[in-house]
Amino acid sequence: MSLTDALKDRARALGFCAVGVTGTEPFHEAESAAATRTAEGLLDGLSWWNLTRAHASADPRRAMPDARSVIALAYPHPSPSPAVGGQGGGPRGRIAAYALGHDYHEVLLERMQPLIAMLHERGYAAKTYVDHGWMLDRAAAARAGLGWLGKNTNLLVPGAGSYVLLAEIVTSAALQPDQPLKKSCGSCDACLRICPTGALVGPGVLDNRRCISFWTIEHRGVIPHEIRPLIGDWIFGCDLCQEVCPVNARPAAPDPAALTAYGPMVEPRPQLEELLTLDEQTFRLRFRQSAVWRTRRTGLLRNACIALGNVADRQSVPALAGALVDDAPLIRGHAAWALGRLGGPAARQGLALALSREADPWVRDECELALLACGPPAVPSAV
Ligand code: B12
Ligand code: SF4
Ligand code: SF4
Repeated sequence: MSLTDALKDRARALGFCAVGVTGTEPFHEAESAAATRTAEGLLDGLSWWNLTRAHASADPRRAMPDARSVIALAYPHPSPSPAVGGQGGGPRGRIAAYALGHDYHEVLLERMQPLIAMLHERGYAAKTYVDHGWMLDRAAAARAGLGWLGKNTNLLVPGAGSYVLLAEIVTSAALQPDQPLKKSCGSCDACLRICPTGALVGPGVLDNRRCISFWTIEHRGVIPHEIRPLIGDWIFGCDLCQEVCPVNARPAAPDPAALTAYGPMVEPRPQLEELLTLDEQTFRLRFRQSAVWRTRRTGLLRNACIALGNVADRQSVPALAGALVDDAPLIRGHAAWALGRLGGPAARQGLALALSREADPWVRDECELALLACGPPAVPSAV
């Protein structure tokens, strides 16, 4: 058996649902797409992204000049939770499916180790990439024939859909390359139509500054007023443009053995009011091992406030009023906004009390705006 076939067999046995090989020439088309979009500001807001990185990520030989092959790998992640569900305990938020288990960076890296060992045993160099490396993961996967790039920008794997995470091994071994698939989305445009923020500004073109995934995961500060109502009940990431995708409608169920690598699952639809009670320690205990850790406590509670504002159940007023005394101004300000969305005398009272003691100028502004949103106080009627 050739080394290429042996590596592919081993990868499948390790739980990877697709594996392919491509050469190490630069991904010219993807490089130009990434550079153009960066220049147009479509990737603005990602502090770690820039034009240099866009170009460098398109060159598999950048970190290994003698590299001969790229092994592209796709690993399944848990399926999304139903949009509704989880009974009792007040309103619930939604966490994107890819983040429901143990942090995928570690899971995939661990699963790739036997493949690295196979290459090392034969004297070849090997370098791994999972998501945060300087590599265009989707371009590598598409050229290695794992799937095609959908209009929602995700890689769609025949039989598995887009609920996969991507990784690569760049190696000095000269392996047998695969060909890209000749498949496309055809006339479907369901993802473009479902996106609540209009982030998919064209087929395969995403404006990061409108994507719920960006705002709820990557963005550290205040979420703009015009974006907040569009976020719905998402508190970490967003799967809408994948849930609607017909390619995901009937994928083969992910290999249960592969999913065990994610360990215990994070609650996919957590109670929002309960999230507001998390302190640093309880947040750490609950999310340290998962991708949700990326938002830190302040980000997750900010997102929970927005989701509560969008669900707009007045039963949540006490929980949100409690968040008005949180140590983090970011949480206090978004809790104020949410109370403005709920309205009513109790919300108004909580906001007025907060305003009487609040020192942070931005939080004060949010409280004042929220009081306006609550409308004028009820005037007691004369008897
Ligand atoms: C930055 C980033 C983000 C940003 C911006 C995403 C974006 N579309 O650019 C934000 C924070 C918004 C984000 C969100 C998500 N991300 Co992200 N993200 C990345 C990251 C780090 C870089 C992506 C990048 O280079 N963008 C620049 C653009 C230009 O390149 P691209 O995304 O590869 O886009 C390709 C297509 O646009 C295509 N293309 C170009 N022109 C055209 C034209 C047509 C007609 C078509 C069909 C395609 C097409 O070519 C481009 C180059 O390959 C990658 C990891 C990595 N190192 O690659 C993960 C990655 C893309 N993300 C991933 C995931 C899982 C997500 C989310 C699903 C998470 C979630 N559930 O919330 C969402 C999906 C949102 C969406 N619809 O894309 C996975 C995708 C897996 C897959 N099946 O494709 C990756 C590969 C991480 C990984 N290693 O698994 N992400
Ligand atoms: S992840 Fe959500 S917000 Fe982002 S493009 Fe898809 S549907 Fe739109
Ligand atoms: S929803 Fe339709 S257009 Fe969008 S990625 Fe899936 S198949 Fe392609």
